[in-house]
Amino acid sequence: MNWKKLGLTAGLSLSLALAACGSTEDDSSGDSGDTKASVGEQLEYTLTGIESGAGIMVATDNALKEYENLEGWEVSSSSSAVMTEQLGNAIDNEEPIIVTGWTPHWKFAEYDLKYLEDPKEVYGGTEHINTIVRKGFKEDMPDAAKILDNFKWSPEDMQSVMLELQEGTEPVKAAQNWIENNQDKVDEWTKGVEDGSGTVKLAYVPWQSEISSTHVISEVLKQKGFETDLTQAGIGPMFQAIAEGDSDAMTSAWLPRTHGDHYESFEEEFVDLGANLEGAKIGLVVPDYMDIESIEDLEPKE
Ligand code: PBE
Repeated sequence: MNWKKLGLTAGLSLSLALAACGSTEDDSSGDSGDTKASVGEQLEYTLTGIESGAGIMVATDNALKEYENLEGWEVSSSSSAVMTEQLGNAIDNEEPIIVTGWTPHWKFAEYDLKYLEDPKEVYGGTEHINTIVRKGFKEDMPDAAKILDNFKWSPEDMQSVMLELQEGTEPVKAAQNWIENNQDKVDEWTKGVEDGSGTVKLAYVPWQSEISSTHVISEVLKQKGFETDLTQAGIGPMFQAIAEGDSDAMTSAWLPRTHGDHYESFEEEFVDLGANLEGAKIGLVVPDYMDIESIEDLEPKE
C-alpha cells in the first residue's frame, strides 16, 4: 500500500490526517523516493556471477550465508564474458547491477565502478597472485625456475594486457606487445639467466587475468630459448596437475582467500615461489551511479 499516493488521491483531509498521526514521509525525498522499487526488487534479488568453479563464486556463496540482509538473494552463474557483457548493458542503460568482480580487470579502466564494502570480510582483503611450481622443477630446470621466480608485475601491467585481449588481440600478440613496451622489467626477470633449452609445461585457467600472465611468462621463456607447452584446466585440476608433476608451473594462485582451499589441500605437494602480483582483490562490484556503498545496504527478499 502506498500511503503517499493514497493521501494525494484521497484529498487534502486524508493527507492532513496522515500528517497529524506522523505517517507521511518527509517531503524532501520527493514523490518518487518511496515509490521506487528497491535495488533487490529491481535485480530480482540476483547477483551476477561467473563460472561456478571460480574462487569468487565460493566466496559469494559464503557471503549469501553470512550476511543476514542477503536472505533470499541468489547468485547467477554463467561466465566472465557474460558477466562483463551484462555489466556493459546495464551501464549503457544506467540500470542497477551487482557483479562478482575482481582486480586486476579491464572493466575498471572502461567503466566507473566501485567495490561494495564488505564489513564481514567474506571476500578477504588485498590479495596476491602467486607462482607455484612442481617439486623438483627448480632442480630440473634451474634457469627457467629463476625466470618464474623473478616474474613480478603490477596490477596495471596485467590490466593493460587484459584490455588488449578484450579488444580482440590474440594472447600471444598481446603478451609480445606488453614485453616490447616493458623490456626493462623483463630484463630484470631474465638477468643472469643463460639461454635455456627444454620445454616448460604451464597450466592456466582461461580467465583473462591468467591468460595474460601465462602468455607473458611463456613469451619471456621463449625469448630465452625455452619451449613452452600451455594447458588449460579448472583451478582445482590445475593445482592437482602441479602437485602430481603433470605440469611444471602456474602463475595464477590467488591468495590467501580466493584459491586458499585448493592451496591448502595440496600444500606440501608443490613449491611456492611467492607473489608475482600484489594488490589483487575480489568482491561485489557495482556501477558508481548506484546509491549503495556496502553489502549491508542491500535488503533481504520480502
Ligand atoms: N577470478 C579471476 C578467479 C581468479 C582469477 C577472480 C575470477 C577466481 O575467482 O577464482
